[in-house]
Amino acid sequence: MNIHIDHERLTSEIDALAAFSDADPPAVTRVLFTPTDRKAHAWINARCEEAGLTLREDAIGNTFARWTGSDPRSPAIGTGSHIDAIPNAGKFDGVVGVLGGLEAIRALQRAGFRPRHSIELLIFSSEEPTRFGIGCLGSRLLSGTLSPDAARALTDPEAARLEDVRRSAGLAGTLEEVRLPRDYYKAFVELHIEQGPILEREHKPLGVVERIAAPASLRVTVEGSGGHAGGVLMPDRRDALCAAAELILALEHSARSTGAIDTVATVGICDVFPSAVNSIPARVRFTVDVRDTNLERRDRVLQQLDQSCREVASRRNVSIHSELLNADAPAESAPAVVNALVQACQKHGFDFLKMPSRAYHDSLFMARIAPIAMLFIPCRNGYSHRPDEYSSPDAIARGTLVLAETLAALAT
Ligand code: HGY
Ligand code: MN
Ligand code: MN
Repeated sequence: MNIHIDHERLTSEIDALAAFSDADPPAVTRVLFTPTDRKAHAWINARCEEAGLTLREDAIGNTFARWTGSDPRSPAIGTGSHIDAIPNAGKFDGVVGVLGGLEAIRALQRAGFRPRHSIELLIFSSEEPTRFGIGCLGSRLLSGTLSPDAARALTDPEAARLEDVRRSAGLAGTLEEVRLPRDYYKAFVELHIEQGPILEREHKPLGVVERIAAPASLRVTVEGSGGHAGGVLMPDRRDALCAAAELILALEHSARSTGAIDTVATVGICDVFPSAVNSIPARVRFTVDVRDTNLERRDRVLQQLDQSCREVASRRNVSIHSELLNADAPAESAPAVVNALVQACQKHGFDFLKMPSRAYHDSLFMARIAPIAMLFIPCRNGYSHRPDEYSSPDAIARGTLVLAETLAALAT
């Protein structure tokens, strides 16, 4: 079978999708359930219908575009990713897996392939934590990792409830209907940009992901007492920002001291109240994101943060409250799916590197209900979650070709 990837069309579709954004180009911002996000989904649904795929959207906004196989009752082969984008992001994160997955299906159709197992493209809802504070909301509900009740308790920064927001975005049904049975997919494969510099540094055109790191995130609130920046003398202060600064540096030190390069910790949001140049910070809220391919090492960093909170609270006479938002286990790729990817690379003489994913992805949760693996393509300087995120048309076409070969092998 001679599979040809139409990389002009794929590149132009990536550019067309990037136009659905609430930021000025080249930045892309596409937050869950905003009108822009819904228009982007409608645009992709139209592309899937053009390819003759059968569409279904579930109650949380996951979209399933199915190419029905000759044995429609057998477990399907899933592929796909997400199209929501954090503020001021790039145009490739997630999108390569969705539009590359669609082009892989179209290329197989053009090559005359007929799947036995149905092939299903998924566009997951809310892979990014931007709106409701937890990533992979769609795949967590699909896999039963998050309960419908826990999801219904979520609110966005404007205190809008998930139920109200999803319904006003036009989603019917109940969250109880989202969960899929364990034998729904025979395998799930996700194509994604690496979001790191390893492939480029090692001069490898493809990465076959063997495990996905374990993510955890928290929200920490430090309450001190405010006051006048001139009138309150240093010994009398309970400065919430100085306390938070100690915690943030302790967290960095802890992540750097595990002896493993795979331990990472990030404070990406830090809100200061009242945030006035001449007023002592009374309250600080910051987020913590800790990951590691090894669960024990990750949890040790969380325990050390907990200890630092207690120590700083008593020494500085401030109150510190931390709320755990998620603490997920890592995921191992299934050897059979890894082998299918390796054979597809070898069939085309493409070099590849077996590697971990330090970013999390919907595959982390799909691994709870199906054998998974991921295929990475390089992105320039490893940049991602920023407007200058870039992966070349060649790299995208190569990843899409290997994905198409893998889907065909798994769907036979
Ligand atoms: O944060 C992550 O790892 C993913 O890009 N949402
Ligand atoms: Mn992302
Ligand atoms: Mn992503």
